[in-house]
Amino acid sequence: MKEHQITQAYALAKERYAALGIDTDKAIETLERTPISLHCWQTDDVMGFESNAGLSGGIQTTGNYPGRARTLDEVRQDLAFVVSQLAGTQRVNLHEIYGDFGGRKVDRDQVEVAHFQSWMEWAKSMGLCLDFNSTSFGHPKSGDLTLANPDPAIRAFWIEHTKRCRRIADAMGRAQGDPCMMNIWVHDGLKDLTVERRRYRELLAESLDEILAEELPGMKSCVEAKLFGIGLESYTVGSHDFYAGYCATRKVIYTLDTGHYEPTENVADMVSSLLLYVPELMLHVSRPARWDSDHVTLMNDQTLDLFKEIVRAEALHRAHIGLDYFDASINRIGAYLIGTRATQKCLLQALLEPLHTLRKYEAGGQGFERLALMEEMKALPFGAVYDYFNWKNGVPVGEEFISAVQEYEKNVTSKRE
Ligand code: RNT
Ligand code: ZN
Repeated sequence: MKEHQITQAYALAKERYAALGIDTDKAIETLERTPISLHCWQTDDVMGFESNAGLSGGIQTTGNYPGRARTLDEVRQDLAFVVSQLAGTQRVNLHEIYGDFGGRKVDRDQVEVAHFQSWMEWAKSMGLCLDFNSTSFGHPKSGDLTLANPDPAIRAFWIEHTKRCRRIADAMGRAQGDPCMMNIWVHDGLKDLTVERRRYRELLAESLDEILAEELPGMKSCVEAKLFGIGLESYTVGSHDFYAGYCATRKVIYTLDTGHYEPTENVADMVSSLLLYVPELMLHVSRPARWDSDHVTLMNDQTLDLFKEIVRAEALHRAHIGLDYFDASINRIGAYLIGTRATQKCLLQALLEPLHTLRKYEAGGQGFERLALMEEMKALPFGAVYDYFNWKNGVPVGEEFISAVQEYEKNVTSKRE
């Protein structure tokens, strides 16, 4: 796009929004400084560098588009390219299985800060902060139950793993001078009926209490609820109710993954309820297609509503935004850019909402006026604001990123294998 097209369109959009009392420059500023954490696992279909055990735990990638990252260097190279194409602030979200194990077998109960030293150095050189995840899946001891396993030896193994991960996250947070968000998602559940629902949940709560007991000021712990996993359809230990209660009573951060609820459930509606009782939210912005399929995030009604609710709840400072999807059927680098840009577009539209006027209408019982303004906002030129945000930050504007990804594919990812 030509410079004058971008700047002229922005000038007009700015005036249009200003007429509604909205400051587009301010919205851009907020968008620029709100971090979006990029999940490293879209680079390589959640394989990691620990073993060839493959995915388990009820999550799945489908597709075999060429160019998957095969080494740590390739993961970093891909993430660096993605970041170079994006305006605003990004973080990088690692799973434990992406440690720098130097080709050695390091079991999950042996992992140490040293295995993430090179990641910390890389992140520092890139000016990025890291987030972290313990990894319960893809291991001989994963089975159906980890932190909720009635076998004390297996449970102890995963408790040790998760404790170690918290210390790694703490080291990352201290190194970067900004808390590392560590997410705990365990796949624990059962394929078929159980008469021990209560028992596993008691065990999970006990394990988590033990894990979270250690004070680690460099990191923040988050726990992720889920509806079900593939092969674990009948029962999920860490359900929404379990974690809503857990987080409310323990004052722990709740991870809201948009793929983890009944398909007709309104995830956006959960934001204000949860935030009354839990300290903060971690978001895994995803796109479920019929199930928790982890399709690439899009600017759809679900994502838009989620960000509008966060802004309406004045909770942007209490919501940590992260992406979580893994599509192996299309260009993986392109998948990052589509999903991050979609998330930015949703946040931007939420920031451009004429909340003051809408609230005034609502208070005055003016239902027609509220609905009419909400509807009209959909046709306002937010795209011109988004283009300007990208142009101002020297990254591709509009569809320009398609050719940037094609170029990277030609020079880098197509040469793999
Ligand atoms: C699984 C959870 C979890 C994972 C990652 C890989 O359903 O969403 O967050 O996607 O930990
Ligand atoms: Zn998730």
